[in-house]
Amino acid sequence: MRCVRARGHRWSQQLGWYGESLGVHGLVLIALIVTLAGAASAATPPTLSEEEMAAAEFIYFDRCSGCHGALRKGATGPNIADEAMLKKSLSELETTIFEGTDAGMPGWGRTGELTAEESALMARFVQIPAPTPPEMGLAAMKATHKLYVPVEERPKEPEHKRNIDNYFGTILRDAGKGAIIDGDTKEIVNVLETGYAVHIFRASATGRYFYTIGRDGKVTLIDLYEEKPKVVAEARVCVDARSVDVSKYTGPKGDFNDKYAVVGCYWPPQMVILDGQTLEPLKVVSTRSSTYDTNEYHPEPRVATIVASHHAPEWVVAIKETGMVWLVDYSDLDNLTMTQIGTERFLHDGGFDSTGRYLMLAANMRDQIVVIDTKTRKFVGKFETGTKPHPGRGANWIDPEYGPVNATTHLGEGMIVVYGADPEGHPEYAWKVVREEETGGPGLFLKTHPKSDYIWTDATLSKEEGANQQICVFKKADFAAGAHCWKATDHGKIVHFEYNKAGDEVWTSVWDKQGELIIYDDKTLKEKARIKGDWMVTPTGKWNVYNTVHDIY
Ligand code: DHE
Repeated sequence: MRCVRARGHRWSQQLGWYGESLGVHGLVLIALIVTLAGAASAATPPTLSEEEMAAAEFIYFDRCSGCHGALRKGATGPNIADEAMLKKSLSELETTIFEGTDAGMPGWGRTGELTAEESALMARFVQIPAPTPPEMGLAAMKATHKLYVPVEERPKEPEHKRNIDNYFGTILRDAGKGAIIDGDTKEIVNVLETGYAVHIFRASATGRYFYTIGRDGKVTLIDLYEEKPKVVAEARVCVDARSVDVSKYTGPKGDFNDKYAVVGCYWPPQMVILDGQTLEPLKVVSTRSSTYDTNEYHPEPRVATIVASHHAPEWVVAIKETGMVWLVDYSDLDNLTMTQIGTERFLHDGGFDSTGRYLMLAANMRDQIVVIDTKTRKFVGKFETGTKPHPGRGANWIDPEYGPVNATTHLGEGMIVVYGADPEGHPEYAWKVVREEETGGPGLFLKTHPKSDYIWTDATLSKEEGANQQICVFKKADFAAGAHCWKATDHGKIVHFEYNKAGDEVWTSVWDKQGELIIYDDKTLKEKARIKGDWMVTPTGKWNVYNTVHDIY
């Protein structure tokens, strides 16, 4: 068995691996069959066999690079470059990987995602220099482009009587699939091949299509007019990705609804503009640039959240590592212009206020929320919340005392923090923390609806026994009364919420191999239904078409 020290050539092979020949299970199997070498001394970089490298690179991509970065320079997780890791003992690293940390790193062994052998392998992997994954340009992207149903062959109107507005797109993460569920009847309409570990669904401006983006950089276009929704186009435009959106603007500069799609890549660090109807890749814009504060070059600024502005033909693109927010004008791709706004580092997720004007984004490693005015196209300011804010798209409601507010949960502590979000009507509270209450534990998401009396929160990251199986809700009219919590499942973890179109039902996921969706009556908080089946593998996020088109959260 040939041993290699540190030089990465495997990413290029993985490019072909992801979702294609071996599939995820094959890759994980490789990790299981590797023979581990004995412990290396802390100061000497360990050697890994080719098989070990391949397995470790895949596990790193699958579980670690999202937080630590492909080059291990750190973002939502700390810098774990080999120099620093060599100062730690292998057993210390193994324990961290297996057990997790109080700072929010999951215990991959404890949760059953990695074996003890895989944790030991990863401890050795982080002590050698990070392999550099391959670049990906337009020609490589075009080679992956598949147009299954040309635009002119698509139905002119829905081929069914179902209510598309109340469809839910649901991720089946580890199956590499997405399900379309009829929110009126709770029937499964179709299960579709999407991409490995699909991260989000986004509804198109017209609500006719869903776009999905997989962690493997595969973007799909799903036509909901078809009797059984089908993937009508797909393309691979990144090696690693998390975000996708569509052009959503009609105005003096033209009608751009569904004209373009945009994918935000984690690796290569770039954004890719595609034809919104066919997914033909059109233009690549590198995000390699300098940090907003020290003006130092960063080799891996990843694209985090992307949203479509309601005020201009622009996407608002959060560049994680540099702390820049780009306003990218898509009205003239040949003469592309963009405004670059310096905000705060390690931008992650976020959403609009209830008017669709202000965008609030978490700079989670700086414990702050930054605010962009998409109408004046300027930075409004930033403020501290708690340890690692993680709003998802956030939640908007009218507080009886403070008027329109928005809120976030936190990765690093079980706390919901509420801040004023109405600079015109309530300037004294705007972008200031006005309330905070304990949730069930460190969590990922919160959600509400204008018609709801409640705000729903998960505690997915909690390490306390059973806490991540709870749901906690807060009453808008009596927020200070604190959380009302209950245990929702005796298996898996509760993650993410979405409302139906009417705003009277809340859907949540039991994130597990035998996953379920639990549907609650939002008025009584009583369970109404459970959707399960052998196809319901690791459901995570879910999106209602109407609420996603109209940014209702
Ligand atoms: Fe996510 C949103 C990145 C882990 C489920 N996640 C986002 C967005 C980003 C992001 C940049 C915003 C997209 C947008 O709005 O355009 N997520 C990352 C990571 O880097 C991170 C921390 C680590 C990783 O390796 O991916 C991460 N995310 C997770 C998970 O572990 C979750 C629970 C399951 C999974 O798929 O791995 C998860 N992320 C989600 C969901 C959203 C999301 C459900 C969208 C929330 C919404 O309501 O729109």
